[in-house]
Amino acid sequence: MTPQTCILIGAPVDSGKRRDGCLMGPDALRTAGLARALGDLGHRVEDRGNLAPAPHAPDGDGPLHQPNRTIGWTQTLGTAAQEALPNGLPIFLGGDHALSLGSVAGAAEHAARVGRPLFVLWLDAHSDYHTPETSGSGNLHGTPLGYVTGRAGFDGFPPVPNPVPQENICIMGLRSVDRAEREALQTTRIRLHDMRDIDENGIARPLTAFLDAVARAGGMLHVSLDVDFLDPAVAPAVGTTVPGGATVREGHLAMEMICDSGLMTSLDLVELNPFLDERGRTAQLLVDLAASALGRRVFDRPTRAFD
Ligand code: B3U
Ligand code: MN
Ligand code: MN
Repeated sequence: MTPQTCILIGAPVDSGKRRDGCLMGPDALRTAGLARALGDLGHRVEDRGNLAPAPHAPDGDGPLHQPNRTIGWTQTLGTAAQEALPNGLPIFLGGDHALSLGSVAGAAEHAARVGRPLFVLWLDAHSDYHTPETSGSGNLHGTPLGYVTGRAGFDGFPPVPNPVPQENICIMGLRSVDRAEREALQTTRIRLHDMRDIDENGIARPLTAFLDAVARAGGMLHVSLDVDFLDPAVAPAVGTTVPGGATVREGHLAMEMICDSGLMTSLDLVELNPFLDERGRTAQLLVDLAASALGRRVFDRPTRAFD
């Protein structure tokens, strides 16, 4: 693939849920060799270090967990995305999935400014479509897709002047969806692919259909990869494991197809909790998947030599 400028943005967000540890994610990804892997593929890599949340009001003990800290992060990361996108491909090193309130909202602002539609590929066991009002857990990592699509109930958060249209979103890997989300999602135009769908049809068919739609529209593509998209047997370092996830092979295939499409303009690597990892294997897998998304191949030519 043509060499890119990959801009690593450390986002040690840990406010999106109650179990601590994702704040170590950016450094675990660096330790696992992310910059070297991308550099070896011919890309220029700029590491902007770890960011901090914008100043925010203190958090109390309400039903929502640390909403003000997440608001601070949303401001910081929205700005960071808008500053990085004109200069390269930002890779947000999470941090829990609450970071995507900012990364996706910032990408949406940038896309509006350059006059292109933004599309979002959400690889996740969960649909993350709650609002602060519908969330039963009070964990804001379950809300980024609700926020960026412009759902009501995000009082106190930065406004979203350019919400992502529902039909521009594709969620893959679903196998844990709360009742309130399920009811809300069923009336949306979001493309939903649960694991049963992937078992029956594979990951390539629905992904091709989505990537084709992005290409037809001349869209920008933000990819948000939650560790729990993958099966916990291969990616144990996440607080919200759900059995029955994507295999290593499905993960790499998805990333290779994204790379071949040439459409990806920003990427989140989220929910890595290094405290729960086994000898760094999950961090390493994320680095390898990011490398596949940015051009790592076994061979440079098709290997089907039988016909
Ligand atoms: N939907 C549940 C569970 C959840 C969402 N995202 C994650 N877990 N990682 C909730 O808490 O909103
Ligand atoms: Mn998620
Ligand atoms: Mn998840």
